[in-house]
Amino acid sequence: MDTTGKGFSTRAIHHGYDAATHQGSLNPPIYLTSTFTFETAEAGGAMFAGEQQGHFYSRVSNPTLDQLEQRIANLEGAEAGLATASGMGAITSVFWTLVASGDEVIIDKTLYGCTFAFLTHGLTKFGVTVVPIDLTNPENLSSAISDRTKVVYFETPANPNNRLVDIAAISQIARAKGAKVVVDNTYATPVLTRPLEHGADIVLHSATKYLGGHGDVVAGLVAGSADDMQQVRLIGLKDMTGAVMSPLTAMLILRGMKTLELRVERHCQTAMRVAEALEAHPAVAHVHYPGLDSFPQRQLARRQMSDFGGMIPFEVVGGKAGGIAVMNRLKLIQRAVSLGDAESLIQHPASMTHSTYTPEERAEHGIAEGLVRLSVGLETADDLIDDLMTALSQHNALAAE
Ligand code: 4LM
Repeated sequence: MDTTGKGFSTRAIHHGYDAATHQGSLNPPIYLTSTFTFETAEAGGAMFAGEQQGHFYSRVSNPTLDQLEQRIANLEGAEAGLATASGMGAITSVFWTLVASGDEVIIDKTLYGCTFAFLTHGLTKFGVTVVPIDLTNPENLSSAISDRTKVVYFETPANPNNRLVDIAAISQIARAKGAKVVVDNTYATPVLTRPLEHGADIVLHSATKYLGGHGDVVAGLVAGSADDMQQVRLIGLKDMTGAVMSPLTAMLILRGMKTLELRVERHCQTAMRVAEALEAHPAVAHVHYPGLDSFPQRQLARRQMSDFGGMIPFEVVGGKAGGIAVMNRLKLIQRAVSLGDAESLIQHPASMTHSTYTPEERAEHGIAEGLVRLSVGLETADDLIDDLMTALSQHNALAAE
């Protein structure tokens, strides 16, 4: 179907699919196959040589994944997309493609814990220099970038503290030096921010989160130029990680993406109310939510995001012990890592998702030991606020004793 000029949800539901070419099937068929037959041996050889188009092995391409890849490319405003087995599969496939021994990578200080571990402990074992800097100030990039810098990498908003990075400012500096800008857009989703429109080269996702949206699948997606995606497919994904998405997973992500805009709108509305309620409570020391007037980067948030997302990191009076005690008193909000699901989830980054940082690194990288991270789900807002207020009031009473 031609979706040119259509709105986000129309494209998320229809782009790249024509039921008439699939016996009228409303949903794309799932091609549950590892391999594809060749008409002739010569035709197979021509596909391997890249002289003839077509699917020949599902580690390289598959029609169900192709459908999903077209859709994420469309929603991110990219030429092409690529599906991977997980968010980490997306990240590692991109890096193994773009860098070689002797190259340098500049990363923001605040990243998801396993991304930070892969970059600082994994890539460095292979002769790549990885330099963490504070990219919230683009001038720091101007000082740190060199002719050896091949990739500049960041999340915005960043996991776990919602720090924002100015994609346009960073991209301008990086491009002038010939480095590629890779943005993890898991938190914002293409509903709120489309990094390629701000000058980034590659955007990637843990599709496990908002894109899937139902906590039933682990998946990753990448989007960028056709040339970059071809390289990542044939080098990083096919040969170096093998982190290939299953066609069943692709179907679940396609299904989740149909309601992405609807869900993200509700996540944002509820999160704004929850953030305000938390900020007003005396047992809460700090709420880091881009929609609040107290958020230091609120100007950038308004410029770069169309709304402020569903993630609320906050600090309770009493630091780590206070945060953990409040988490343990919640009845509706579930204690679990991951995010972007219908269920509200809460976790403690210092002991969970960001335990891959040393305590010294967390202190230096702005990840407070007492921070708890709430992923606001799709439950009724009043019920979530009740659950939090009850847990916090008990905290107040205990603190007063
Ligand atoms: C979590 N996050 O934070 P897979 N990029 C970002 C992420 O938050 C994650 C990944 C990549 C969490 C998982 C336990 C910004 C994951 C990695 O888990 O490999 O799909 O994505 O709670």
